[in-house]
Amino acid sequence: MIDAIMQRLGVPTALYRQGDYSVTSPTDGAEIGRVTLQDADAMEASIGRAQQAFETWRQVPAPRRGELVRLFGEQLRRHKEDLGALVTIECGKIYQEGLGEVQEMIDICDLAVGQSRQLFGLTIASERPGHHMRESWHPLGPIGLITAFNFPVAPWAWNAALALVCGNSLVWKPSEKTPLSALACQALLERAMDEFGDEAPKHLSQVVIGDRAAGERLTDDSRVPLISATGSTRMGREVAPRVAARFGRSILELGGNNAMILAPSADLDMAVRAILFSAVGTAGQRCTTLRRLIVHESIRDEVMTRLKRAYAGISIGDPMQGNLVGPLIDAQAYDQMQSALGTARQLGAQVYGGERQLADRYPDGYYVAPAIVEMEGQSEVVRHETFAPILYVMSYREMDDAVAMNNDVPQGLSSCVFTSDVREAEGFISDMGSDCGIANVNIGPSGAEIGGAFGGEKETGGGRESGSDVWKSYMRRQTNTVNYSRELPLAQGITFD
Ligand code: UN1
Repeated sequence: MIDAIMQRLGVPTALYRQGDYSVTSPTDGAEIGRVTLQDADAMEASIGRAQQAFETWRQVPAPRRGELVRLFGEQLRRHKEDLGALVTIECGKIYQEGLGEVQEMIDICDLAVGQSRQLFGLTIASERPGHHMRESWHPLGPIGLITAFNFPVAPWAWNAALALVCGNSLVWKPSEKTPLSALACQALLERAMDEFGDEAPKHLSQVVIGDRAAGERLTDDSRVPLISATGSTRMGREVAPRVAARFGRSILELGGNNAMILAPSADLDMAVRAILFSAVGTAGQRCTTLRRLIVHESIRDEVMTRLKRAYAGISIGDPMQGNLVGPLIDAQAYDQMQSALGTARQLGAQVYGGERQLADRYPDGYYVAPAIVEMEGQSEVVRHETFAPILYVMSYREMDDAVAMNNDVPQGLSSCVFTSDVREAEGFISDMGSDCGIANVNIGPSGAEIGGAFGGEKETGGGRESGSDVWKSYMRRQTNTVNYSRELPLAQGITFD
């Protein structure tokens, strides 16, 4: 199956069959490929090629650059099912979500194509006669992209589509857990480049499946003005200071610890559906996964009853076979989940679910029953992001306290309130409300559209990707002052004769 998919996606067999690093599927632990891990020297060479490609690509007019991204979007449309299936096989998310991830790529390509004709600057009034000021946006350089296993293709595309129309080249270091999906994206982009013609330099986009040293070389190289990294807060803590030490820029999209406040006036049917999707979708392995439910004490019992019923109906199993929850990525993820549940129990929490499933059938696949954990307050275990389907349920009496709980974690990615009270809704998204990069009303915290800026505050890293004016992050801002007079007046009225 993998070979047929990879063939249709245009990945040469040598790239994913002949290496020495084994790639396995979390579905059953079986080997699906063997790739070659590149070292720091290989990364060095890739950055050199990316630098050369940048010199050429930045001269191509932006709307033409958009045409390449349009062709790439067409490739993605054509191969949506194959790429979606590959994502499912390689990272274990269910096929519906694999397709959704590819759709996010298509959507960002559409956005980037439009953006390619809108890399607008400003004209600014000058204080001096016969002068005008302008703000221009110029291509930045080779962009380094680091991505995580849980979204092996979409975050790359959010960055790549915009970075390409902005005139940059790309060096991508994907997670070692999901290299085949990266190779497939690269192959589709190369097809689009072939259709596009000679204007696109050969090494405009490169994938480097690398070891740790290769990643470090990428973050340390001053030829790479921007590193955009998605992953854990731990990873961000290593990347950010290295990039800052050479005055590079970074876009960091790190951990989340996303809450829902559930108010007494909420539509509970809607809320329960939203909880289910956002807490157990992708087996709790989204950075936007719902991890904390802060429910009004007056409806806590009813909500718990409904949640337990909904959780009892979840089908767990092969992510290609119409189940709602697939496997965790690996044994380590399973151990971390069990350890968090153990800590919660020690703290007196009531734990429902969380047990390993299907172990007889898949001894090397780590399926779990999603867990609901009733907690009294936000202990350390709640404040920590465990990348697994654990939903902590806590209650509140006053909305102000609920908002304070929402904010009282180190992470600041996503958040939401379910309420029919307009004061509560508006208050939650006001200056005094949620401190997260994403704050929603009557929608769960996950499943963001690409049109908005995506990312969060505090330990989430502060970066933004995708829509809104995020394209500016991939360009260099330049302020121009032009004197079209015959005088040379100085600013601030200074005389200097
Ligand atoms: C991630 O988990 O790293 O909002 C990204 C969402 C998706 C992206 C998640 N659009 O859940």
